[in-house]
Amino acid sequence: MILIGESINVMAKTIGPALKERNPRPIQELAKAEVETGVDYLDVNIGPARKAGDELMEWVVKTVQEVTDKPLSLDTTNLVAMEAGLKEHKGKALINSISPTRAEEGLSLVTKYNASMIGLLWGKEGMPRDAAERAVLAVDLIYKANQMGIPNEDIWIDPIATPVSVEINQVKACVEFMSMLQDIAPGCKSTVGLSNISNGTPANLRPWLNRTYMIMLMKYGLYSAIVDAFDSDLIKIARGEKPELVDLVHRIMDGEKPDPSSLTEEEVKYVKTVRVLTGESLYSHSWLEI
Ligand code: THG
Repeated sequence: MILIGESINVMAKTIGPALKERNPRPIQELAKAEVETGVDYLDVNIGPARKAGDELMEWVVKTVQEVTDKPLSLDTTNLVAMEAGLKEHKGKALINSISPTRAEEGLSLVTKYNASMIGLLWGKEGMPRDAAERAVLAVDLIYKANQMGIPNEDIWIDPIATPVSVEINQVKACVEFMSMLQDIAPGCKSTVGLSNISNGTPANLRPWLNRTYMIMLMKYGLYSAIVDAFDSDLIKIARGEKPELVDLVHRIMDGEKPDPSSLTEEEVKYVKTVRVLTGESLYSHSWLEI
């Protein structure tokens, strides 16, 4: 799987001020630390960047690429800033993200800079309600992109992962959509912001949700994910180093009910977490203890 490190984000405690002050040090340190974990891309999220966004994006792309050759996933709603970042970027950039509504301007940047794109399935009325609405949005966006000459291999569809503590049906719909994607659009790639799933959950418990959800999406061919690069177990799973665990989670999804006494403590935690993420058990902060 292709992994995109999530940490260079205007919302993060050290990164927000560093971006504002144009202080390269904390950003470059974090970029190097993320790259050391083995991720393939670094997400660089400067937010809406309404004020001097172009100058900021140009600066941060240059700053990060001074310390790594990894390609960047550039995230801002400010398209002027996006273009400034693409101009500065060395190699093939990933535009994060383009939605079906008012897609044209973003798509023309994909073509102009020969970039790849994350297609975010966010509709006119906001969040799609189920897998079918996600499919409609995906078809619309992919059609528009193809019309502009963008091939499916450059389109990474993001069905939007949502917090487990908010709406379990959305968590399930995202997985269901993933199982449909190759039929809808053969050759399209996929991605998901994995940490979204555990938003609002105590920090020590977040990795269980993030890892388990990744394995569930892997069952349907998840191509890439935006991840917490510092979760070393998550990286190992994505790199194929825990095949028994992946197999266990997939068997639980298929309805198998293993005898808990035959499982390790770690395996029991994954089994409990799959049951929460499939909606079989109700989420609460104490789901691992019950
Ligand atoms: N899809 C796409 N892009 C995305 C998302 C997505 N980009 C943003 C987000 N979702 C993925 N990135 C993050 C980055 C950080 C966190 C979650 C998702 C996060 N950070 C910690 C927190 O807020 O508690 C720590 C922040 C800090 O270091 O201070 O949870 O879905 N295409």
